[in-house]
Amino acid sequence: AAALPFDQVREKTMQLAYQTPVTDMHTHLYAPAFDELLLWGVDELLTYHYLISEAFRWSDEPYEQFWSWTKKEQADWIWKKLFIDHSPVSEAATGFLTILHRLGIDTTARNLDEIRAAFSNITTEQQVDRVMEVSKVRKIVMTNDPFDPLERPVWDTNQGKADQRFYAALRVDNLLNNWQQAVQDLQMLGYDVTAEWTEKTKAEVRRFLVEWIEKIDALYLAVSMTGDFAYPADDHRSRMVDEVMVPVCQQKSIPFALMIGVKRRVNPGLQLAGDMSMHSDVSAVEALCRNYPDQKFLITMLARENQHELAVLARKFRNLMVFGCWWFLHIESMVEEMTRFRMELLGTAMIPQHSDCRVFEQLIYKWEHSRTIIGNVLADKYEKLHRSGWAVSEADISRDLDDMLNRNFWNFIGCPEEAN
Ligand code: RAT
Ligand code: ZN
Repeated sequence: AAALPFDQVREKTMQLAYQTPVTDMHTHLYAPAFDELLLWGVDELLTYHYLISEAFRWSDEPYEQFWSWTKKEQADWIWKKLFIDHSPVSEAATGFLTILHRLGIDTTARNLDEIRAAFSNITTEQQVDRVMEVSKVRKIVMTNDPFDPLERPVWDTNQGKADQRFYAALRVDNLLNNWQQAVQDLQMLGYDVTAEWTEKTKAEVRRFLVEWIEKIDALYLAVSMTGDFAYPADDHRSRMVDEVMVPVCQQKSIPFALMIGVKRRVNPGLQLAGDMSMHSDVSAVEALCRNYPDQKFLITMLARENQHELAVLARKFRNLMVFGCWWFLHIESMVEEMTRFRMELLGTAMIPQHSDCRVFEQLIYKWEHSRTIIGNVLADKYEKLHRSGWAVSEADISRDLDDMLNRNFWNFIGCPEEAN
C-alpha cells in the first residue's frame, strides 16, 4: 500500500475517523421492538439526566416541582435555563446542538417549538435508521435487565433479537450491590434462592444467569460498581464474583464488564442525575485479572485519578480491556487526555470510547465529538512516525481505526466474525 505524503496524513486520518463504522459496546439504547424503552426526540434529549443537573445550577426551584412536571414542561425549563438564559457550552448542551445541526434543523430562531416540529411525522424506525446512518454507528450493545417489567416481556415473546443491529448485555447490578432486592426479584422469576448464601442459592443464581445469557444472547455480563469495590474481600460481592459470576462467564465463554467508581445518589433529590464519581482501588481489578487469567474483563472507571493506573494495568494483563471515557469523563478535555495516554501506553490495543447514550439521537454527538479527538490524537502519532521515516498508508489508517472503533471489542469477546 502506498505511503501517504506527510501533508495528507491528518486529512486522511480525520476523513476515516468520521467514516469508520462503529460498534458501540455500551449504551442504554434499545431496539425498536422494546417500544417505549427506546427514547428519542427533542423532549427526551433535553431531559437527559446530564442536562438536568446542569440546569439546576441556575435555579432555586424545589426538585419535587421539576419532577411533577410533564416531560415537555421539564424540557421547556431546561431549554430556557441552558440555551436561552446562558450559552450552551457544556459537553451535553453543545451535544444537543450538534445533533440538530447534523439532522439539518435550523436553530437560528432559538424557538423550541419549531425544533419540536422538525421531529414530527417521523416514526421510531425511521429515526433509528437515520441516526445510525448519520452517526455511522453500525452495531449497538444494549444494557439488559431481566427484572425490568417493561423489558422482560419483549424477551419472553422472543422479539428482543429481531433487529440484527442490536446486541444484548446482561446487567447484574442488584445481584452484587443490592442482594436483598435481588433475592426478591429472583424469587419472583421462580428461582429458589434465599438471602442466606447456600449451595442451593448459588446454584440457582448460576442457573438464572445461564438461562438469561442464553435467552438474550448476552455478549457479556455487566455491572456498575461503587468506588469502594474491594476484591478479594470477605464479603457478598467477592463470593458472588468467585462462586457464581466468573464460573458462569467461563461456562458461557463471555467477558465480565465492570464499570467502577460510582457513588450513587449523593443528592437523592436529583434522582438519576444525583450520582457522583469516586476514586477506586485499581488493585481489585489487578487481583481479578491475576486470579482468572482465562477470564476476560472489560473495565472502565469513573474517576480521572484512576485512569493512568488502569491503563498501566492493561499492559500487565492481556485479559483486561480498558474501554470508554465514562459519564463525567465523556467531555472533550478528558477524552483527549485519556485517549492520548492510553495510546501511548497501549498503542491501538484498547477501546477508546463507548457512548453510554440513553436517547437515540445522542449517538450523533457523542460519536462525532469522540471521532474528532480520536482522529486527531492518532494523526499526531502518525505525523511523529513520519518524521522517523515510517510513513503510514491509507490501509494502515483504516485498519487502526477499525481496530479501535469496532474490531478490538469483537476480537476480545471472542466473536471476530462479527467485526466484518
Ligand atoms: O452514563 C450514564 O448515563 C449513567 O447514568 C449510568 O447509566 C452508567 O453509565 C451506568 O451504566 O451505570
Ligand atoms: Zn451506562
